[in-house]
Amino acid sequence: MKPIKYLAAGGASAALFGLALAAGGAQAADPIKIPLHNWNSQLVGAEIVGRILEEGGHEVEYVPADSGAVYEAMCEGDIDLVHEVWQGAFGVAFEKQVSKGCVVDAATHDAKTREEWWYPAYVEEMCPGLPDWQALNACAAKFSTAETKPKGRFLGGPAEWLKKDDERVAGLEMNFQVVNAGSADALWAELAIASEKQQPIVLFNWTPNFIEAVYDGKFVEFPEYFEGCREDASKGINPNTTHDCGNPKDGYLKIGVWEGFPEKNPEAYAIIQKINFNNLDIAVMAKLVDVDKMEVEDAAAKWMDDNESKWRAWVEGSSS
Ligand code: TMO
Repeated sequence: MKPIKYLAAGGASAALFGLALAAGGAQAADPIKIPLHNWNSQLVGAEIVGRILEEGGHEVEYVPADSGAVYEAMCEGDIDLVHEVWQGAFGVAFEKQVSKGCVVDAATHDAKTREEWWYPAYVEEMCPGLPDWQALNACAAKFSTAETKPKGRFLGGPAEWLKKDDERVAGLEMNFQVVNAGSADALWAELAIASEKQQPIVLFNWTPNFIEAVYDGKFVEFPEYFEGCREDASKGINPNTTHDCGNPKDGYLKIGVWEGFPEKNPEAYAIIQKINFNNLDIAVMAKLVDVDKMEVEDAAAKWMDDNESKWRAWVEGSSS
């Protein structure tokens, strides 16, 4: 899975590059590397972005990649683009590479995102005062498990989503212990079981997602997110800690590319800058797999069929 660096081209690959240019015209010699992560809208969207780039005459390659570490990989040129940069999860990691200059903030989708602690509606009767976080905290014991008692359990997502829930719990001095699920499916499986038995549960969720089409529920309201909350201890309601705030409520969803990409493949970059998913697009991509149980490729093909004029406009105007 360790890709070869483009810029480390020795004599042999430089010669191959020359041949490819001679034979194939302006095409770049190597495929555009798109990462595959561990939630379904991303997997379907990666396939869609790949197919759109192929429609524009470009070659793509899918690379399974850790979603937290991918920004460093992109900084090194090992990955060309990330099409679902969620502010709540990856904003800090992404912006760090952007300010270094090795990752480019290429586009912002219309989709507005929120990633936060969440509970199914019936939990509201168990903890008066929800969705306020202090009401949740006051009733933490109801969420305790053998593993976490006397503290309540917060079921977080996989650690690679960089949610910093431990820091949040410490920052707000909460009576909760974070247990990270191994996968998105593990989150949804626990939610299904708890809902069936009407048992207290508070877990990580996000929007746009398929969940809102299937479950009634709410995000916990933490102290409002503000710039610097995750970096500056002196700011926020607790003067001694970082992370004493919730995640952004109108978070961005961005596309980032490796800094060398626009120059290396300007035609593909022009397409990438036009790609723009809205909330419904992302929710549908998740739903086709999570609810309708389609294969990722079939879900991507269905979205492309249903949205042809939209994506054709993104490819249009870039000659190939
Ligand atoms: C990055 N995610 C959408 C799983 O929160």
